[in-house]
Amino acid sequence: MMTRRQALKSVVLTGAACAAGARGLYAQAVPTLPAPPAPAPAGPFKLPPLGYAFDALEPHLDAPTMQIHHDKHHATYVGNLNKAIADFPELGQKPVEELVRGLSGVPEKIRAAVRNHGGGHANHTFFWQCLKKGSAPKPAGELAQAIDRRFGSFPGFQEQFTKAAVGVFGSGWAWLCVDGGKQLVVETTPNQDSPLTAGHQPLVCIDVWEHAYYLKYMNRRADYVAAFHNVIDWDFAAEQFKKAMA
Ligand code: MN3
Repeated sequence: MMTRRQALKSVVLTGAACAAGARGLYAQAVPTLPAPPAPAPAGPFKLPPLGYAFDALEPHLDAPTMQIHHDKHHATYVGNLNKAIADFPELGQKPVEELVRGLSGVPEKIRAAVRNHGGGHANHTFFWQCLKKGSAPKPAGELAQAIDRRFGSFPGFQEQFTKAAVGVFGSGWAWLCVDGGKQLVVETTPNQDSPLTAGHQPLVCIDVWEHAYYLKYMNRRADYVAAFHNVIDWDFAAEQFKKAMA
C-alpha cells in the first residue's frame, strides 16, 4: 500500500510531468491553418468555381464545409484525374462527363482511376449546381407532374430520396435521375460512381461522404439530408429534366 508521503510525492511528480507535458501539448494545440495543398498537377481538367459564396447555403450547409469540400476535396479529384490521364492526352480533350459516360472505352490501365477521380470531378461539378438557397421549395411544371406520377406526390419523392441517401452504406451518393427508359428513378451509387456510366441523366444529387457533412452534423447524416432538401435548386433540376426528355 502507498504511504501518504509516497502518495503526495506521486501527486507532485504527476503534476510536474503534466505541466511539462502540457507545454508540449499546448504548443501542438495552438490552431494552425492547414498547410496549403500541393498545387493540383497541371493538366486539362480544371476545378470549376463554386459559383456562389461559401456561406451562401447557411445554415443548411455551413461555410467551412463548403470551402474544404470544394477547394480541397474536389480539387484533389481534379488533380488525380489529370495525373491519371497524363499519358493519354486525347482523353483530356473530352468533357469529364463524356469520359465517365464512356468508361468502358477508357484504357483499362487507367479505367479505375478515371472511374474514381473522373467520377469525383463530374459528381462534385454537378452537386454544386444542384444547390441554391431561396430556390422554389418544390418543382413546378412537367417535372412536378412526372414526380407525382412516379412517386405519388412530392412528399412521396422526398421520403424515397431521404431513405436512399440515409441508407447508403459507407461513402457514396443518392440521385434523382431520368433513366434510359425516360423514367424518373431514385438511385444510389457507391464511392464516386456516376449514374452517367449507366446512361442515366442526373437531376438532383446529394454527396453523403462524411466529408460533406461531418464538421456541422458529425454522425447525424439524417439531419444533413433533411437540411439538404431546403437547398435543392428545382429550376436547375427542371432544366436537366427537359434535356433528358428531349
Ligand atoms: Mn464530396
